[in-house]
Amino acid sequence: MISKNVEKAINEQIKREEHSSRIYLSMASWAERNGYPGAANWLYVQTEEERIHMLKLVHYINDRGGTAVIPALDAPDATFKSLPDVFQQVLKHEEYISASINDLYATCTKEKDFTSANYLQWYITEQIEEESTVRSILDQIKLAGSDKGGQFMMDKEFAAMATAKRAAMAISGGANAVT
Ligand code: OFO
Repeated sequence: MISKNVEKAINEQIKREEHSSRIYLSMASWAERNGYPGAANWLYVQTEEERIHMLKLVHYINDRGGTAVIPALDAPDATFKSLPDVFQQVLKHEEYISASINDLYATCTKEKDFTSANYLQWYITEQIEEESTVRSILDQIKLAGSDKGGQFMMDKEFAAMATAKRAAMAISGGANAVT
């Protein structure tokens, strides 16, 4: 049985993961409308991945005898200044998510819920990868500069990254599988 404090804290993380999914959906739609099909593809896949993160927590609370709460959400921003602006916001958001997972982990250890703390290790590791991927995307966007050829190559790179991410998600029993 999960404690009420841990249940409440994980439910808050469910809301954050679902909100992440909506934020990236809005960014994907903006990129699709503004001539960045590869970046849009990557962001659409990211949307799905965040939804999987949310679902894993829903199943986890219910499996431990708690009640997962499906939250109401505010609408995400729909306008962005530029592609670098989008990815600066993605990085800022992922850093916020990493901090929130650390807080959640601290709540679990304070409550001596080592089972939940152990489960959250997956999210801690995932955040290292998420932040590092976005930092490297920002570096690549910078290198591509405003030159049309560079931007074209960058968008192709995004498309390849999206395909690789989708394939990793599809692997049954892979890191992102919902268990
Ligand atoms: Fe991108 O973060 Fe979920 O966990």
